[in-house]
Amino acid sequence: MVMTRPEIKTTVPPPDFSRMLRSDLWRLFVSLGVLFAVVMSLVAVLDNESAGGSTGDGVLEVRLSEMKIEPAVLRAEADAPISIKVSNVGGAAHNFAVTGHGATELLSADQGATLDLGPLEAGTYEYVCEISGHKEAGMKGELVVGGGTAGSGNAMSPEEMDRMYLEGVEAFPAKTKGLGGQRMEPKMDGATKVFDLTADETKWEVAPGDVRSGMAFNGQIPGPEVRVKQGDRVRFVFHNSLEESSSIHFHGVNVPNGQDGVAGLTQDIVGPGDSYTYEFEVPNAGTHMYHSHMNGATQIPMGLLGALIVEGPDEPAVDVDASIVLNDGPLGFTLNGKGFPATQPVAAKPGQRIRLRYMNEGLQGHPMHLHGMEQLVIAKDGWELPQPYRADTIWVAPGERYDTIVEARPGLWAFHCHILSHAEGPEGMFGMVTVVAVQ
Ligand SMILES: [Cu+2]
Repeated sequence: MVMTRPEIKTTVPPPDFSRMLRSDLWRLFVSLGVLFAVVMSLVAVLDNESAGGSTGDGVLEVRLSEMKIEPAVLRAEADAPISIKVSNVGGAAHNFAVTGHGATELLSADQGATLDLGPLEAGTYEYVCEISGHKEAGMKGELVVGGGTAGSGNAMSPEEMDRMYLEGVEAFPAKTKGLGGQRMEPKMDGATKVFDLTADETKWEVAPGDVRSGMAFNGQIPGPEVRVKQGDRVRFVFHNSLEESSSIHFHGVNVPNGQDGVAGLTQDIVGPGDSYTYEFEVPNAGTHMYHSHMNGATQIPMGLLGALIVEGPDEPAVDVDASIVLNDGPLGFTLNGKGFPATQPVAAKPGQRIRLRYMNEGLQGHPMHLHGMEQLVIAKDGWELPQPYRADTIWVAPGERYDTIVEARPGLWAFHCHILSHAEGPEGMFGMVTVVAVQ
């Protein structure tokens, strides 16, 4: 069977979101929004009655995660001792510092600490995570000392919450600068498919107005999607325009050892300004990835990754073939390099078969949940499953890939990570949320 993927993205007309927003999506999200607002105002009431932002004895609480500190504003009395209870609820290490007045040690995931500041004069103090890049990525807030009522700094009225929630939904799918994962056509050198990949620092608009520092292959996050056939001879010419060294690993491809991309182990380091060429025959089909293999916990979350899809001789026939690259870190929680409402919908017509290819390049697992339709899981890490199984939530651990087939049912189906702090907050949906639009 032959896959029909290459034509799909262009032959399925983009969904008419203005009409959808006036009808189904609007009703769906308004009802969800009202429910969410009710739940969150209950939470706010309970929270104020227990801990809240300030307990009256000067103990404040903050939560650290990628890439924010909640609440964004803390209030405390002037000239009274201030203690801040810090919990790292994220998946990466962070610390908490009130600039110039004290800091916790580095807290790994699920660790906590209490920062005792003593009394402070009335005024506004900045707090941040001191790990390089984390403040810029959003991990900052304000401690307001004095000036009247102490209380939870981020309390919003239910009306404000509804308004912010709906603003996000109405903006979807929001236009942002830059589109990652665009299919890259090879240059041919005889029978060899040649792909040029240049790594460079970039500014990347993750969501409308949210421009962050990233690292990109060919200016795209994720890098260009490379699609070849099993048995093809391929050459990747890597140019390193970063200010640090790097290399490229072809994750999931059973390459000859010398082409495995691990600096110091199988090749020389590729320094700033240097180039390196990889060449091999692709022995195994499947949904694979290419990514940096130096300073990986920084370079990959910042964007040095891409889909590497190898088509076998006997692929299932599908109408839509969509790569879903998951990532987390300095760019926030992203699907194909964007956070809601700038994520792109997966569009199909009723009855069509959609192939979803999940690739997790992040530092955390993401259980991707599709509303309304089961997914037939046909492959793990590019290997065909002897016994496909059905599921609606696909847990994708870092480095894993899953391929699933969905029979499209009419409707606008929410599709999101079900670690809900990766997808929704008091200000509405963000991050790993999109829609499978079947109409
Ligand atoms: Cu997640």
